[in-house]
Amino acid sequence: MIPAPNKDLPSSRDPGVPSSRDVQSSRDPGVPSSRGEDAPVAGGEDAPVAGGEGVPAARGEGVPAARGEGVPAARGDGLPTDSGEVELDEKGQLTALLEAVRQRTLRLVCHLSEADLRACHSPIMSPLVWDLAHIAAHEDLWLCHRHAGLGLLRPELAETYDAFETPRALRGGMRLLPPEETFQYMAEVRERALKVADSAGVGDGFLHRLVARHELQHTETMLQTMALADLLPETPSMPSVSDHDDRWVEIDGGAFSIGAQPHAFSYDNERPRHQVQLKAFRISAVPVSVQEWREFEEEGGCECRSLWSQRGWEWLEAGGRRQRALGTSAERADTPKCNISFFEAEAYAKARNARLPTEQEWEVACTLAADGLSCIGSVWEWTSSIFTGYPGFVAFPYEEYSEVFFDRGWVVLRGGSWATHPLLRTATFRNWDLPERSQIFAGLRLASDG
Ligand code: AVJ
Ligand code: FE
Repeated sequence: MIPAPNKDLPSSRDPGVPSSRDVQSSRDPGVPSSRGEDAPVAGGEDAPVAGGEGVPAARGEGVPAARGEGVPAARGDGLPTDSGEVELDEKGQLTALLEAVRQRTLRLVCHLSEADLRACHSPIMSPLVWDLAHIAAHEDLWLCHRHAGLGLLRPELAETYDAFETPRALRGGMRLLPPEETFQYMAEVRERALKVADSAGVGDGFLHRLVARHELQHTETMLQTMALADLLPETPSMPSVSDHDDRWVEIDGGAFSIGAQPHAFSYDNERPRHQVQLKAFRISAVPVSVQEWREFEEEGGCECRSLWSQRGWEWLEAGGRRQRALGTSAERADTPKCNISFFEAEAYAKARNARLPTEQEWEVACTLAADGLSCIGSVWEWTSSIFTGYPGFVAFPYEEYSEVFFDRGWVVLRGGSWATHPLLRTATFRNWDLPERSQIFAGLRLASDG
């Protein structure tokens, strides 16, 4: 276990982690990745991030979601012979990406019964058939309607499968397409979207990249639902924290750039790239393990009022922890603790005389000391930051993706989990969830002032 930080001792800088300011100047040249921005390299374990550095992939490869198989390698490196070929090439890549993502989605649910697909397994989650039809409705909306100007294939479904018209709490009680029709709807929209790509092209490719990622995000949501209902196709294989040095990574204070590089694919909430001033801080090289979490519980951490925030304590007293269906005996002691709420993460950090990193600290540490942080991508990591827009934020291509969640108490998570596709596991990607939620595959990494 990592000892609580002791401010009186000189920092034990790891020789492999240079001072952040040294690295900052050499790695922040604003040069985009030379690779195609979108398709992962063979093996599906790479993703473009700030400075062209990849977020290390999770070690755990046991669950289909983490494999990224079938996603074609990028071919952005060959010089085209004429402009027509460029377009063809990009269109081919993007449609191959969409097809690979779809195969992955279908593979993740193919073992489920009709009843499993239709059931509302949790009031905070959608029935799986809702997610599946929503994926198709989103694709039809963006690729066929908005991009190519066609009418919607099934306009009568638009309201039911719009996330805002039909919030999660209502989805269980509605008449939804049965599984067979859902799969048919998905296939029909896909056929249309591919035809449209042939006739109208893919534009700059942004919407196709967005639609592929939207499906990938929903497959993670579906895996959360399946985990709650004990329907996962196999047990996720998680890395062992004991394979890594348990130590603090020290980062000097200074000015740092945060956010997506101008040329990389990114969501609106990762822009614009901007400077932040950070004080020196340290961040744990490894996430908190199941074993360490058990020690916290055995010490009475959940009974100790002073470790909890006011809202966290209220949540605890209202029985928040008992509602959790996940994170039981199946967890190996040496793997990153998963499925804890922000409130719990906060209390744990306090018990260790530490705190959660801010999202800016997390991004800087991940970008500058990528080799120093282990197990990134095995569990999402709670930060202490409330989801908000970066200075100069502009919603794109729609306000409901990010903006409607700003400044409403949603907490930022960084890194990615075993269920996150590598395309979404980048140093700048911002995820968010409510502080009481623990269905998300999230744990924590400690930080403290330097
Ligand atoms: C980024 C995971 C919080 O599920 O609400 C899916 C992703 N946005 N469809 C969510 C998303 C629209 C989003 N999260
Ligand atoms: Fe969605």
